[in-house]
Amino acid sequence: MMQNTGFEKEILNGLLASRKAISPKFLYDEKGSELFESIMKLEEYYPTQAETEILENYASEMAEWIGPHAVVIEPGCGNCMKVRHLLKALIEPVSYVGMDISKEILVREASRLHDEFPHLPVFAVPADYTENFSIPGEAIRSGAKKVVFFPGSTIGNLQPAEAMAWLKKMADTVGKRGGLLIGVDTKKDPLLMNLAYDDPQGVTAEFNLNLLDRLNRELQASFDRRQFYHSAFYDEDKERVEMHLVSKIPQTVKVKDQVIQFEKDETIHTESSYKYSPKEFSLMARRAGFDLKNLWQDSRRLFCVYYFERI
Ligand code: AVJ
Repeated sequence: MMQNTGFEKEILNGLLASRKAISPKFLYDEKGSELFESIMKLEEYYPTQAETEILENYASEMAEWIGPHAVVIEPGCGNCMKVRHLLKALIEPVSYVGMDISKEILVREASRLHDEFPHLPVFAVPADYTENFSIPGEAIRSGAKKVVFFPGSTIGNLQPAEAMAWLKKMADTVGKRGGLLIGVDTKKDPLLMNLAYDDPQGVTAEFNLNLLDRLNRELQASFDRRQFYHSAFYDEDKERVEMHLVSKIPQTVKVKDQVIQFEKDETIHTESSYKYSPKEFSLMARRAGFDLKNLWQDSRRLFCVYYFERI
């Protein structure tokens, strides 16, 4: 579980603000992480299919760019599914360091990964990818190249300025000639994006609404999830998909001892998912100190995987 005081503070600050918002990182409790795994299996959720296609087709090219003896660091690894393609292709990787905010899942998945790659030292670091983390000393070998693997367009959750700061931090983490292999969703037909974030089966709605259950459980809140609905749409001006929980009626909800008021149609903004064209993203990474080595796209050109090296 989350360190409770920080969690409580952040949630209450977000709910007491004039425009209510909760960080998307709080969507990933154990249930939320499972629901996100279901989202990744949806027909409508094109990012996973497209990125998987790219990794399946080009992992060996990526491995060539990276070279032998890499320390692979994956912030926000979740079920560590995608890195398997890379680990199979890499030449004598030194170690794998997986990090995730959901500790239960991390520990389970890291040990599964170790079973599949018995010669690979696997390290599990429970951490939020937006916070400072340290790489265990045993995972590093002198002269080994550090490569951060950040698939899934997770970076899209950050505001552009935060994404920039995060990239700079990664440049420091990997050091000179270190690498960054990163998957980023591109801009496309809004209809396709709207469908991906508001699927007809309602899995994404469940993922979003699960946040209310979590607040009820962990912060003794009194949300009635039937009085809220899931909304997700691409905002052309802000160049991001937004996800909200919308209040169906005027209502008050208690969170800890705070009373939170909702007007009808008032929302809690629970996630932003920024989309970048290859040009925009390469430029941003360059400003953070990364030089583009190569990029790969899927056959439908919905998604992009980039390999950068620190200048
Ligand atoms: C995990 C942040 C990349 O923004 O596409 C999926 C999360 N939210 N469906 C995304 C998400 C709703 C996902 N990321």
